[in-house]
Amino acid sequence: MSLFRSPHNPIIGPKDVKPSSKDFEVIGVFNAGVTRFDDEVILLLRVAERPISTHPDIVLAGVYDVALGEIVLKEFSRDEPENDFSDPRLIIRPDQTYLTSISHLRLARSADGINFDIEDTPALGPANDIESFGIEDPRISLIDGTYYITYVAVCPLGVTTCLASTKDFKSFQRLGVIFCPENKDVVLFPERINGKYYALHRPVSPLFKKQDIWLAESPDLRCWGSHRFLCAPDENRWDQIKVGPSAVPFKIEQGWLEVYHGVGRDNRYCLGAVLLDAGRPWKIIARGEKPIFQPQADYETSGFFSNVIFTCGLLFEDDKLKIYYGAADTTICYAELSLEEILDGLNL
Ligand code: BMA
Repeated sequence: MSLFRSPHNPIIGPKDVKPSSKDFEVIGVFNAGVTRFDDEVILLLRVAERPISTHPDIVLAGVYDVALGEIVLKEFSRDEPENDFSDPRLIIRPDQTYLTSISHLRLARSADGINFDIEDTPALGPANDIESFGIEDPRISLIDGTYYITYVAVCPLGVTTCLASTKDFKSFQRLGVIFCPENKDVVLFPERINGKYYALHRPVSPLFKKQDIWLAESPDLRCWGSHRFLCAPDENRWDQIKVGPSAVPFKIEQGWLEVYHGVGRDNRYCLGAVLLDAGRPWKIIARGEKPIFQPQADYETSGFFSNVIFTCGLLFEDDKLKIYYGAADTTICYAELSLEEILDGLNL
């Protein structure tokens, strides 16, 4: 598959983003929601911040405290055997898991799609109990003139998905939790199908070790039901361990094209393509056997969490997929893929 990576990659890195307070450093800017608004490309960046620790043996976690209305710091000693730091994203304790960074969403705008002006303060940050460990991985769907944003909210109750909306990217309305724990990677179809709204989502079954893609429908974008299983990791291919929706699906002549992410046994995050029926999105028309995009460049193979290509959004323009993606959970990069080659990979 011929792929164009921007020579300017990474187009946004942690140094380009102002921390939200002097107590934090930005360690990652990645997994951005994408749309066009007022002739500009809008990115809603996931900004991951770490509290600055003054002692090398102490790891700090930021937790939003609702009563105080601010992020408070919790200390974890590297010497304490009960603290497991083996995953750089987590502090695992017998009683509770914490995150090593806390994320918020930040707006960036660009006329050319490559050079972005990044706002100095968060557009949306943790603001309630459900969001106390941060908010992550936004996806933007333009539906009937309103921009709907699904985002992951993390707290001690688990990982949920919330909904927000905006018409101007200045003021945002929070519409609450739409999928309860554990469920993330929710993408809304940008139009109603036979009068109903549809979403792809990724529930988790710890008992059966399942992380599959499901489809749900809704009369109003808030109440989701009629859940249907769509597709699972595939033992014999590249996405053996887990799959999840990634970009907002977009319509082509042959149906809905969904760029999803899959994780293999080697723990690499790659992107794949699946084509869904236009009027019956629970029907898979084709699923590519190979990934359409995998980590190869230095900035993809090494970083905070290495070997990750993860997208929350793309622009489908001029028969090209203009993909904004998180590389190694550290930076935002840009690549282009041709629709024709993706369809070839789907044997269409
Ligand atoms: C997934 C998501 C993404 C992240 C990826 C790799 O589960 O949480 O936010 O980019 O893991 O760490």
